[in-house]
Amino acid sequence: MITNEQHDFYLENGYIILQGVLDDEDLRPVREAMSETVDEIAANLTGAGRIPSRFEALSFQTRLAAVFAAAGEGAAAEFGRSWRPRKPGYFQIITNPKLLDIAEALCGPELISHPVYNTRPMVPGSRHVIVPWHQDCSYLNYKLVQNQEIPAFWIPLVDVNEKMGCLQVAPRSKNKGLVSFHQEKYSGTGFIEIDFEHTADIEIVVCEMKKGDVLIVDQMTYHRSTANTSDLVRWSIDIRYQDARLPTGFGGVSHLLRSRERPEAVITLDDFMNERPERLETKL
Ligand SMILES: O=C(O)CCC(=O)C(=O)O
Repeated sequence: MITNEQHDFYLENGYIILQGVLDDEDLRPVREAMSETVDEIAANLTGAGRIPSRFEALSFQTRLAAVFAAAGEGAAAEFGRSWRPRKPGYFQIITNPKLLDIAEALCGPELISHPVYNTRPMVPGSRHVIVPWHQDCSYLNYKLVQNQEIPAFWIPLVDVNEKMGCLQVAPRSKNKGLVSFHQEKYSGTGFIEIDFEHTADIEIVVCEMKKGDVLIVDQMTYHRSTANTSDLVRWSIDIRYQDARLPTGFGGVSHLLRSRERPEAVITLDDFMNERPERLETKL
């Protein structure tokens, strides 16, 4: 699923967009899982008398925006920043063999999903989901992870363009090493943000993508999202893969997804649904 040329491009530039990796059937379960979550939110808000309708007739790309708009200021931040649902559709995307083949080419055959993963429904106009320039490793214990491959797979569930706040990356920025950063105070979320002097004058690639494409970002690569100024929800998930034998630098739960050494310990849907972790890290 990743050619030697693509792998070389990734190693040199710290990112790559792989086109057409996933088909509609690969994405259907996760889109359905997200639609279910939208249903749950709409039911919660109608039940609480906060919205007059569940907006059931609206599409995957418009319904959540209508629900949050009807619920008013603050609803998107309350329900919509980052989802980690225990739903079969989510398990299916994390364990999708096409993604695992690519992850294996990058990280080797003993594979876990890193504890940091998200679904990000970026609703038009909401600020709290716009992620400023950062390196993923700045969220981790850098000393533990600095020599590792922990690629983030950023997977849009819909076509995404600049107007919708698709991801932007700075090619070869990974070569700068870990740069200084601070916690921003303007979004309401408190994201980590690279100090301005490092991003003032960088080359930027705007990653417009089709549904089915996968963007892979090195843990040292500067990347960000921008405002969604369209009328549509920008649906995406981000998953990180890693060599199972190495520390995650984060704590929390990770799942063994593929293993030659311990195939019997690879996570099943039942493990996932019942929150049985392959490895529960109590410290970093
Ligand atoms: O999806 C986004 O808007 C930002 C994603 C991101 O920065 C990340 O996954 O590290």
